[in-house]
Amino acid sequence: MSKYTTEALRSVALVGHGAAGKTTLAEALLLATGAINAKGSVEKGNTVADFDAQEKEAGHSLTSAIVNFGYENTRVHLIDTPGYPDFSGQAIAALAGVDTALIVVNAQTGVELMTERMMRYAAERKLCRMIVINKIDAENLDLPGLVADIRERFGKQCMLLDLPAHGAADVVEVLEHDAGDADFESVAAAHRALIDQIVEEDEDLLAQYLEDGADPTATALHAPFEKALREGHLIPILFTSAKTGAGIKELLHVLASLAPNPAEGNAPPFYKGEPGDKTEPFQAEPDASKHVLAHVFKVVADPYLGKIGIFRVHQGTMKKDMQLFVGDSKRPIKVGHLYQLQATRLISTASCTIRTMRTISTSCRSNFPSRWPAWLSKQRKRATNSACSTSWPSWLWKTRPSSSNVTRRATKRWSAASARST
Ligand SMILES: Nc1nc2c(ncn2[C@@H]2O[C@H](COP(=O)(O)OP(=O)(O)O)[C@@H](O)[C@H]2O)c(=O)[nH]1
Ligand SMILES: [Mg+2]
Repeated sequence: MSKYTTEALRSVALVGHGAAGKTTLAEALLLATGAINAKGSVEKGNTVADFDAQEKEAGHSLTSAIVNFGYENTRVHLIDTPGYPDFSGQAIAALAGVDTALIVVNAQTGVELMTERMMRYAAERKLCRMIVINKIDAENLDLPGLVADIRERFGKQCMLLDLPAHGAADVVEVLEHDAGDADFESVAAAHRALIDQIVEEDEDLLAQYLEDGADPTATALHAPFEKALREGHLIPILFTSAKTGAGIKELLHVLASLAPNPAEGNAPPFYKGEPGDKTEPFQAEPDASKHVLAHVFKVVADPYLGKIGIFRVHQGTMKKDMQLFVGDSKRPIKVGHLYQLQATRLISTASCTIRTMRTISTSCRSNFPSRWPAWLSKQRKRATNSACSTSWPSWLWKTRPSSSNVTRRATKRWSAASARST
């Protein structure tokens, strides 16, 4: 049984254009939390996330990699995704497994094709978004210009949550600090603008703030901050250097204290019914005692274990030896092995509860959905076509609920909202 409660879980995807530094950032986060002892590099081909031989040879990510680490009593499940448009199907599929998208922007090259696309896909998926400007250690940067460009393209709700300081050697956080040195902008002004934006989410808090003029406490700000994130009224901007480590601790603190937990994030937009037929919206309930609904967002073929489904639980608790059904199929899939995934390392686990990411290998391989290769190849094609690029492979696994009329309802095919357009 997981020792983490739902409130202590964070699920995050690193998305954005290729070479923005996502894989190196994942490495820096793993190092800073003690999940690894030494930092690998993309150049040496020894990062945790780019484990595949082809990725090492190409020098960039080709598939998404799932890692996890603990920080400030939370467990963060992180998906590092490939950034080049040819492989964007993997990045789009990963969005179905998370509550927060960290859109990583290269400070040297600014907003690029996949920055814009992933900002849009994450918004369509109603994910909480944060922008991470990486490579702040590089020379000849125009960071104020980049922030202005981001605001012009994505709106004034893109607000500074920290600022580079001491020649980009570190960063100063502006939610908890109202004074300090920064390389550009004023910490006081950024702090005031951020507080003003957050308190607007809560009428009582706003009235109290206007009356006594004092900053609300961090506890009072938490709920309106989450609401602003959820509703897209706030897209925090953070700065990092995955190379020097500047801003990494601050990013970790933001993930632990401000990124939504599964109950705080927007519920995934599921629909009941066959794609193309009449469908009705359906909301999974984050209740560990209900029957299982899990969404497979990635399938890999392992030479030893066979097909492995990587899924996120949206309802109920998945346990080893449980029987699951895909769509309205009559034949169940037996949960042969249940693992927690650390890139390539599979750590055996007995159960997993709401909205955690886990891996399953079935004991009966032939029962796995046979259409998965078709889905994946279709998805690659779509990824280059913006008109239908919001589609991603989506199966919901479920256990049968106990009452028979609920069973009838539950045996209808469940599809993610995006799949309706297929
Ligand atoms: N100067 C500098 N280089 C970085 C930083 N982060 C990543 N890089 C380099 O940028 C290149 C692309 O990094 P990678 O992590 O593969 O980017 P990804 O495609 O977004 O995963 C590699 O050569 C990294 O060493 C950084 O913070 N500063
Ligand atoms: Mg990468």
